[in-house]
Amino acid sequence: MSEMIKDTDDQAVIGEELDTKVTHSYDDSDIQVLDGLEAVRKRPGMYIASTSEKGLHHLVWEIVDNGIDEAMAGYATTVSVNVDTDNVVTVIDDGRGMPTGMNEKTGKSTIETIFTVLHAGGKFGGGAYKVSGGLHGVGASVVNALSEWMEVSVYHDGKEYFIRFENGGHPTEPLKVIAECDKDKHGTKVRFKADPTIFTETTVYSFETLRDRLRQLAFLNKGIRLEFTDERQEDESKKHHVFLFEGGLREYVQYLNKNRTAVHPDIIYSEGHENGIQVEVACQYNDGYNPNIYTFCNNINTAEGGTHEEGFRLALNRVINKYAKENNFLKGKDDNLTTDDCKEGITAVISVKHPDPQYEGQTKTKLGNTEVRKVVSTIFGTQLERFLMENPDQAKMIIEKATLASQARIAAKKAREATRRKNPLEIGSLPGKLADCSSKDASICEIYIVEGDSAGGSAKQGRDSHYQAILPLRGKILNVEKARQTRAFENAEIRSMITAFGCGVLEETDTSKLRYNKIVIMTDADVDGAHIRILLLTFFYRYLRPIIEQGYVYIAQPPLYKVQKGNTVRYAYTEPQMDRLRAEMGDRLAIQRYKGLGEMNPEQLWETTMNPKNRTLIRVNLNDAELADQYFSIMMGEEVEPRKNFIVENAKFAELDI
Ligand code: 0R9
Repeated sequence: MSEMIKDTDDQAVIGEELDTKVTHSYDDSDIQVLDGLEAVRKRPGMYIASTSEKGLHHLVWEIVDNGIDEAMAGYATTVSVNVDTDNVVTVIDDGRGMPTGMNEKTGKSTIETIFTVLHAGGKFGGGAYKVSGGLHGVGASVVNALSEWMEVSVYHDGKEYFIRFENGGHPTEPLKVIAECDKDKHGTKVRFKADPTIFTETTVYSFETLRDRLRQLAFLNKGIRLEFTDERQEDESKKHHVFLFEGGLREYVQYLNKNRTAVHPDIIYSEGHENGIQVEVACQYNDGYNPNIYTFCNNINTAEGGTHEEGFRLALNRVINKYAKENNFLKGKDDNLTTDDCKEGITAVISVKHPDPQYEGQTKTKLGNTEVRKVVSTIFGTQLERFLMENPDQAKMIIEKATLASQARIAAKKAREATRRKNPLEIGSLPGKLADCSSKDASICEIYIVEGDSAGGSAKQGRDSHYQAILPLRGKILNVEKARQTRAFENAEIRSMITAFGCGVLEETDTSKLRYNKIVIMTDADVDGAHIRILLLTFFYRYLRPIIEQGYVYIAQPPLYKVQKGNTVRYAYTEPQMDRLRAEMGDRLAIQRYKGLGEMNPEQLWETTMNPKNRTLIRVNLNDAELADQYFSIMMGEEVEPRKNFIVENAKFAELDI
């Protein structure tokens, strides 16, 4: 758990304080413990990722993880989370109950120690796969330090034990028995209220974030029941949710593919462990072209992949080629199927549990432990081979799918060679349509992707050419959700964007090479504009995902109305804003409703939409890959009904007006 702390020097100091505590009087140790918690409150950023909404939710995950540990150890069946109307969170498990005895070193109850001494959780047990490695796993004491108050209740042997902490971790009294309870009742309950003086942005939890992560945790930990009650919901049907998946990742893949057409009926599933590393993999092919591969280590999404994903890919390639050859799908002279061929249209979830995970990569979400590669490759490879042998009909469908991918790839390559066209990724010169900016300092540069030539023209004239570049696009761009990679790379608009951005594409995307630190989508505020925006976002998501994940993509908000009274001109960007302007400015207003960017002259476009002083940019934030993936498959797919439902359910997200 200590990996969480970024500043290792401070951590060492805290560790020393802990070890010397026995030799001091209780008063001294009191002060040191509180010093520790005070350090957390002073510099919360060192202990949790942020004090924004994300950090707020980490408090919940820390406590939930502790309950899940107890369930994974086989003692608890259920972990439930309740959010009340004041945003007080209650987490309950039905495990053994935390130990209620005294801790020799601190002279306090074990429970008080766990909740007041930094990193005590690690030292006092915790599961072998305790979430760690810098994402969460901050320790219950950190949650306590950042709470206005916290209460812990433990039930066992017919007694209810209780302790309360206030003002960032100060116990009001020692742990004590406050009631008798049923002899059979056992478990731990933790209630807390996040401290609004720390979480200054918000202390309101997101229903969707909590629900979706709890569902995910239930998929990742099969057989564990996760309950979620949100008392803030007025709609009764949204109040209570129970997630329990006996099928684990098998059910996860089913869920992910629910809006897609599967190529074969059964989900390929494998499970096993070697050298203390647990592996679970499930996958199924659908009729799309993009792979959707989600990887986890210790229940944490490893968005940058890593050795578990490499092991999966190795096995997929090896086993599919072997089967294809042995069963005469590939003849001797045929080339092997590439890993990309084998991945086309696959939905896969890979989850490993590792006692000592090492994370790498730009966002520390890439699993680095080299031994994992072979373990995953062996366990998944064996089961995949068995699946293909036992299900020859399904094997045939899979091999045919990969063979089609391979043929398309080879045909495209031949066509390219015939026209002696260079690989689109190697093109050096900038696209002709791009009106580049003069500055080469990416940190200040912006590129506006503008729909249509007329709006493009206004934008070119209106911009500040020192740091604003304009790339006009013609008409609708290709829907990459329904096109193979090779077709995407032949598309002129897509090539323009890739070259203009300069950061490579797909696995090679490197945001440090990005030529603009703001990529701004500027489309009309109408249905067509929204469609183009979704097509662009789909392309970014499938081909340049890090630019979205790392927050480089923005949506410009052009005004809906221009309101004029005498010499005063104001703009309204939303309908409610328009209503307010009407109320403020009185009658005799000249109101112009903009139908498109093209209607604005260059000065107006600059004033309302591009000038950093006045404009509103919405940063696109799709850090939940699973939700984003659902979003794109639904928004871009053939089925109308799920699209409608999704828009209704996720109105906020679907508009991306986050
Ligand atoms: C509601 C959230 N649940 C918890 O925080 C929780 C922690 C916990 C626990 C034990 C049992 N249930 C729990 N729920 C536990 C662990 C061990 C022995 N007895 C009970 C053990 O790991 O050996 N604990 C987690 C850490 C500790 N208890 C302690 F032992 F360090 F205190």
